[in-house]
Amino acid sequence: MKLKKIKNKLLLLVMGMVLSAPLYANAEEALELMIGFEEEEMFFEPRGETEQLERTSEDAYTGDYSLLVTERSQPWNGPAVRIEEHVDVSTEYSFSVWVKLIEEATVELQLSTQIGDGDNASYQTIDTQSVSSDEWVELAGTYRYDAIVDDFVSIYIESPNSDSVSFKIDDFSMQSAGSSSNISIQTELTPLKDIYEDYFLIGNAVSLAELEGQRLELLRHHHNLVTAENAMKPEYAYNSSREFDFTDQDRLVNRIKEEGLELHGHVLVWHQQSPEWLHTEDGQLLSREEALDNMYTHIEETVRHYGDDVIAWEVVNEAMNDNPRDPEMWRAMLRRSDWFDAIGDDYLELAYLKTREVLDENGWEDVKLYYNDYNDDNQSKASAIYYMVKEINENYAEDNPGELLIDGIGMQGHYNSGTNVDFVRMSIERFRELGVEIGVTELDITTASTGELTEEEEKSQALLYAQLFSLYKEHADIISRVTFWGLNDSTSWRAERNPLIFDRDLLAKEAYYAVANPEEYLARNDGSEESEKRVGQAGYGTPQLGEEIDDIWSTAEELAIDRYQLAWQGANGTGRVLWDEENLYVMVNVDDASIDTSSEFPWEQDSVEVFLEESFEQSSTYEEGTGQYRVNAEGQETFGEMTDHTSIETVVTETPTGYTVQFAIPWVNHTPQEGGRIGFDLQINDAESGNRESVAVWNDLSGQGFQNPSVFGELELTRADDSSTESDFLDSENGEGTNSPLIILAGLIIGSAAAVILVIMKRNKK
Ligand code: 9MR
Repeated sequence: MKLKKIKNKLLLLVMGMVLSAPLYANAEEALELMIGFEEEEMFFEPRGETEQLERTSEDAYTGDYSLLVTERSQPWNGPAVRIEEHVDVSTEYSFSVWVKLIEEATVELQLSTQIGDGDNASYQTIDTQSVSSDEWVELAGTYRYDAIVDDFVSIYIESPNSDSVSFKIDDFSMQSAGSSSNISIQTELTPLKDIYEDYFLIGNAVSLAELEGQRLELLRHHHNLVTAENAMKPEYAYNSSREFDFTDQDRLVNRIKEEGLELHGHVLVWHQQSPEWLHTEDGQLLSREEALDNMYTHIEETVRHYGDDVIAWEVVNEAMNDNPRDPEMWRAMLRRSDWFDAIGDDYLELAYLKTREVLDENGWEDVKLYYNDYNDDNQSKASAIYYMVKEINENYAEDNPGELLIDGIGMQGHYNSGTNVDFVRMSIERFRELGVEIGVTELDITTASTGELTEEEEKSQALLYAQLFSLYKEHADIISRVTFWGLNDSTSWRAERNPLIFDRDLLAKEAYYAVANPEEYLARNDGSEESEKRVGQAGYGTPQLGEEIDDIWSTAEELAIDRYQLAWQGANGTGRVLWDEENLYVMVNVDDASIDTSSEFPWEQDSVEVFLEESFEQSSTYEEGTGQYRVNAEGQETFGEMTDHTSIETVVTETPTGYTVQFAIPWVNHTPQEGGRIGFDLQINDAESGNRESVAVWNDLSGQGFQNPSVFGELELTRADDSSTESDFLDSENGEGTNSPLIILAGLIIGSAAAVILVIMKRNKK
């Protein structure tokens, strides 16, 4: 990545410029940076090797020019601007940039910030929005830099779910809150590491940014263990000449040691964040011998390098498929990664044997070897892992009686508020039978919706944290550590879903108190709150199903399919629903960069599912008129086992970024009426290499919809003339979106004031 520093004097820099109300609520907010692309100098530079940046006069959000971004080849490619010269530590900044796609598609674009350079960099998300070629969309959000590392801070725009989409950006701005925020770490809180001293270690995921200033203060107060969130992954162990280079890692490890924290090693062998050339050359897999040789060299050098600075190594990470159908046949259930394909199904066992050998040779017997994976609450996956560890350890014990090769199982713990703690318990109990220890290695709990955390969401998140910690305490004899995956919400890999126990200001959330005293928290909150059921609307009308998307769909409310049942968030899309006297019509737009329908099981293929309960009885069993209708990305229809009525019409069309599915589902047992209600849900299954990796739904997080209609969301049937246009569709439950004329007027005034100011700024630059 080659980014040159912006020269201050070249920028249109309105340092300290005070903008007057009503544009900003806080009169002290000052514009630091504004880049509108009217001048030749673009200031933004490409992050990757391939993408092209070019000013264009074809389109602009304001003024005459915007910046065109084409030829991207990786999701993280995109335009970046260096801003460290404008950043004061502990000051909050708000960022805004307007974006629009070039091609007809809908894709998520993301505004992110990078702090630090090289292997110790950390990457944080500021905002993510669905963007199309129809209109300019604003990516906006705030970020407070608690630490600057390596004198490097940049802001960039990427597309997390697409490698190649081309887009335009305009009117980037950065403004500070004027005065530094007076945040102090709540050192009066009882340190979690003390509360759990007799139970297990308390860990967190770190980069160098957590080892400075207030972040360090919070880290040290509650934790006694850390995992490098990224720096110790195979990708970062080499320089560009394929030689080992641990310079950046050594700086990190030295700081960790100076602070007296223990270090958990993450990770030696993984299908991600690893150099391709370890197992593949020119697109061809290496031979078993060559790949094994590379794997052994990587393990030997890395394990020797860190020695007993680590207390454990995750030797292999995420080797098991999700939801494996035949857990006992664990070898056949392994993920078809390049490591697997190049070496064979014994690559794991060989990796553990090699690591153990290097440790034994050097007298580092205390370093524990872990197997680490996610969706650990899924009983099929837990069971396949169980059989795998059992067999590998039994083999080892034949020559080494009484000894373990795999000492521990890492349950990552990327959960969500729909996670059922009973399944976590069942997995722990299963692993206990193996005589291994358990590490909770990457704990976080995402909320169902993105953006600001509601009180209800904060409570249900805290409740699950309490249930988990109460469970962990029960099993503390075998649980060695509990590591949170990130210090606070703004720096989490899932920042938009506020998954951690400290908030954006590093202050304790309800979840902290739930973790600190789970029994008391559970006694106060009986756990009876139901997860929030979504309510939406179906518009009235009869769409033509076909290649052309009928205009009438745009009169129906857009339903976001953005709740995730599993740890990964690959699939995404939106749905719209219409009804008439004959049918319920559903259209789902899916963003999916690579279509995979190779599994023999339809739900493990890229596909869309509609769940419908015509009568809205919220029954717990399937009756006549209740159905689960599935269509894969190639148009093949399948149905849930309990669905009787299977005569539906469907059309699937390809789009530049995925596919669209249209359904007409006849009413079976029901006369629909305006104002009527139905039970309803939408699901997108996203497959990768023959396995489902991600499940996105409109409403239900429990995954029980296939047998229990009571978990469906709710749709109201409206008439066309009272269903409004897209922009003011509402959440009918709380009446949001009912724009009063006054609010609209105020919005227009503020909007035009902002536009006028931006145009003036652009003119100033000429
Ligand atoms: O949190 C990590 C994030 O910063 C990286 O971009 C991402 C790349 O895959 O990896 C994240 O950490 C992952 C961990 O290494 C393995 N388990 C899943 C974690 C979340 O993706």
